[in-house]
Amino acid sequence: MLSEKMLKALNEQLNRELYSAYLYFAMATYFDDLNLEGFASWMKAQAEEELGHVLRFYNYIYDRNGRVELTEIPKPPREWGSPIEAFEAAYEHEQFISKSIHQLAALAEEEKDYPTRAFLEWFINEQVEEEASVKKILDKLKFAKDAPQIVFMLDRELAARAPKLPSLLMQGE
Ligand code: OFO
Repeated sequence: MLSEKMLKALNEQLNRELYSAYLYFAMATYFDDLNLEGFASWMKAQAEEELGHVLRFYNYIYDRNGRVELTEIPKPPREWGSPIEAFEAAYEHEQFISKSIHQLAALAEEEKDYPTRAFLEWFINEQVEEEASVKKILDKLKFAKDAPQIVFMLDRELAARAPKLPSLLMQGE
């Protein structure tokens, strides 16, 4: 059984993950507005992945006999000054999420809630990857700065990462 404090913290994280999805959908619209479809596709896949994170928390809370509480999700920004700024914001957001996952893990340790601590291990590792993948793109964008041809090349490269849901729907799954 989860303590009240742990349950509240897990629900807060679930809602943060929902915001993450919302934020990446907002970034997808920003890139679609610029006709940078590869970047937009990458953002949609990222949003979809965040929904997967939401479901992990959702299922875990019910597995531990808790109750999911959905809260209001803040409206994400609509515009960024440049692709670099959008990826800077994404990188900052992932760092914030890593910090909040670490705080959750610390709380689980403090409460000797070993199942929750074990559950969070996946997220601790995932955040290392999430930060690294965003940082890699950010660094390339910074390098490209004033060279649109590199931005277009990167756009083609990022198109390789597409959301899975449409293909799943086409397969009738
Ligand atoms: Fe971006 O990893 Fe969840 O929030």
